[in-house]
Amino acid sequence: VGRLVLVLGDQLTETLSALAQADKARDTVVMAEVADEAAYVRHHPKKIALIFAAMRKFAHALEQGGWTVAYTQLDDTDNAGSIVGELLRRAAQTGASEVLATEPGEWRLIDKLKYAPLKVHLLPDDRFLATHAEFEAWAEGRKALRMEYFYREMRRKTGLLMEGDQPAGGKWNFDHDNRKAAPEDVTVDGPLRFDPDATTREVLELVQARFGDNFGALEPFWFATTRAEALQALDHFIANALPRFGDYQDAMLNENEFLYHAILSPYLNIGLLNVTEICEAAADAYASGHAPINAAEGFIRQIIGWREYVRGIYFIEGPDYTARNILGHDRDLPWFYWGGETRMNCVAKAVGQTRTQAYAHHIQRLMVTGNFALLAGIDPAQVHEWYLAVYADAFEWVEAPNTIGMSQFADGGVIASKPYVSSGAYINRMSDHCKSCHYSVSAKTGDTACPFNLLYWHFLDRHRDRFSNNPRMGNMYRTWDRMDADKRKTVLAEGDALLARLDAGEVI
Ligand code: FAD
Ligand code: DLZ
Ligand code: SF4
Repeated sequence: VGRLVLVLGDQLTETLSALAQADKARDTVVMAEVADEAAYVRHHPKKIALIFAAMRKFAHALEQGGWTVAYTQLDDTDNAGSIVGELLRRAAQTGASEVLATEPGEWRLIDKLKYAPLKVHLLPDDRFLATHAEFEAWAEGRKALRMEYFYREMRRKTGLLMEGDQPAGGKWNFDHDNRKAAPEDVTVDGPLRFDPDATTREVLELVQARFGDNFGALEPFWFATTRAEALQALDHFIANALPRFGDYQDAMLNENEFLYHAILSPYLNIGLLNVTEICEAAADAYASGHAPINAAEGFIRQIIGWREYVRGIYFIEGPDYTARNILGHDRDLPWFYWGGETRMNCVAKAVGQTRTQAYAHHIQRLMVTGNFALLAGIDPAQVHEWYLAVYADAFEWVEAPNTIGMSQFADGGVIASKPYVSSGAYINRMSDHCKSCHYSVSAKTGDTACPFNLLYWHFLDRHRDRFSNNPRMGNMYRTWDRMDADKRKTVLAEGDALLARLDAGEVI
């Protein structure tokens, strides 16, 4: 009897380790749209549609390639409702007792497979550059696990942007050049969009019927859902946006949701694209003179540096990582994260496009919605659930370290050497949001004071014991301490009042 070969919704890669180990002539590929996976958080409808449409097309491609695929649609009457349930059902049908599976990107599902009443062979997910063992070896004995040093190892390992043993352009990191304020005009019209075909339209109907009440707009739906389309989206990015990616990486504009970002993470994370082809395309663009070094290096660092590094952290930190809350934050997530009204223009814009696109770029996630949650003392578990639900690219191995660690400092500094907090001044420098905001970014106190200004000092003051000795935060505390004592009192009292209004559900 053959075995079962599990392919999850974010494992849509023909060279997946489970497929590579399987026997096309005897084994059965199992793919299933199941309620458990579709509902462990209230995923954005666009995210569910992307995954289901891409799953259906991938299953079809496998069949064309000669595989036997047992595919379950969400509304099939005998759908068992969970991945393990589906494996058991297919085992009973085929007589198989063994399962080949590539390690899932979430502890929850790893555990379910480990304890399933079937013989499950969990194979390493080799779609990443660094294996668990390599990351552990790198982390071993280090006091601090800083991304930059790990990244250099990955540059050496891949040879990307290397000239012999030296980094191209003479420096490892060109981040210093990548903080330009928003440009007047943006010369690219965002990512390549695709019209839904018949398969996608069927999925859209299903998702509308079953998940139409979840936060997020299902239509217009324009994501790539096949590898061929994702490759076109990659070409489009390299040709049109990459050259200015570095310069405007941190910028935000009222009227532009994408600027020069790639919008490739949804495709990369579900397996339609691979790390090497994306990074080689960027390195080739540099080698041919099409893109400058700060763009190519900055882009490649996000992928072979940050992306690989956060995955390593997720797996060495263990299953309790998402429950960490070192700062003891316990406020409920405000309603405006789910589309409720807010007068903070930057937040309204970030949440608004999250609702329409299931996408916001890194600085919106980190320095607007993440920054506000941290300043306001929101329970990090609720913040984590929100990020896991609302973005098309959100899978726990990548989302949790970015949220719990980088953004909310709830892990006590495993990832970030200091909390990513800022007042409104940073947002004002990087965007045009403040010009059309109800609040005044230059007001430090009073009715129109930008909430980020008030809460910034409030945060520093209430966490003084933890952060005042942090060498990277000394300046902030010195500025605060130099402020007139009455002014400090007013700021803290107004911060308290703002948080009380937030708790009372008032519009802020
Ligand atoms: P670009 O800005 O064009 O970057 C290129 C690629 O680099 C991305 O496609 C992505 O694969 C990779 N990348 C960039 N930054 C990171 C990072 N910090 N961690 C991992 N990969 C990175 N990214 C996810 O893929 N899934 C998530 O669930 C996710 N949650 C996040 C939550 C928070 C609170 C924060 C601050 C960041 C999160 N990120 C997440 C990282 C980052 O914001 C997204 O990868 C990026 O916005 C994706 O859009 P893009 O393809 O246009 O990226
Ligand atoms: C995110 C997701 C959703 C919404 N639905 C499914 C599904 O029905 N079937 C499936 O195999 N995978 C789905 N996924 C992706 C899984 O949740 C993902 O594989 C795990 O969270 C591990 O990263
Ligand atoms: Fe955001 Fe404050 Fe600027 Fe308004 S003034 S957009 S709240 S940073």
